[in-house]
Amino acid sequence: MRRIAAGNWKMNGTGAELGEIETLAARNTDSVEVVICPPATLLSRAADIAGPVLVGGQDCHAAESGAHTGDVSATMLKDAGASFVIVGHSERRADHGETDADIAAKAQAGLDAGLNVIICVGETLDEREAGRTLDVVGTQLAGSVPDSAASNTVVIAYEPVWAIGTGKVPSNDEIEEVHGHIRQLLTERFDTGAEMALLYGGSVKPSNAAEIFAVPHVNGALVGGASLKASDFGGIIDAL
Ligand code: G2H
Repeated sequence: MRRIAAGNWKMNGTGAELGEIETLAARNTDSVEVVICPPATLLSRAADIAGPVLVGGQDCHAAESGAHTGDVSATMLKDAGASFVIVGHSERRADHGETDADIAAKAQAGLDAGLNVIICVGETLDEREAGRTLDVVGTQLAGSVPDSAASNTVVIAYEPVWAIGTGKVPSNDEIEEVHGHIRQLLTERFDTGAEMALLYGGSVKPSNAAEIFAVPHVNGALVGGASLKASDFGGIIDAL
């Protein structure tokens, strides 16, 4: 089973922060895949200094090229040195109105470009309180994971929207329930679904990472705020 610690820098970081990646690059990453997804502006420079750390984009357009001002294609990410791309993060779904179909197309573009694709799913607080978590996550999974997905190229990240950047983390039982459901759906649909890596995301920190990684079907983390400093992210990598 793959084990992955992926850092999502979101819209944070300029050249001054590249030193954090240099620090991570000095680590031994033999037993886990360590990925940093900086802003697109830093991707190429990050890839040059990342050593064994992999770099990724935070989004890509579904098309390979064309008249899409401000967008970046998966092919461009690959060309800049990326080996991963995140698609369907809840901030993209909310800020840019991305649908499951949009996300499936972006994921397919990432796969076509030869990237590993991290596809994010997760419920809002309203959806959880209405008892709809498993339905919502199941629908997102069905719609945003392309049929061509396989365990060596696609990673699923479960990120409850209410846990993102809030310091609130679901209980281990809540994480296990959703990850178990995702595992079941993936196993039913894909030949390699039982081996597809499942990441938990949402307020993961060095202090709670070991507990989260002990939950069944949690194969790593997608980390936002705590990936910005190599010291914090290193603590999470060590817990994995
Ligand atoms: C969830 C996560 C990274 P944070 O968005 O994808 O962010 O760890 O800051 O909650």
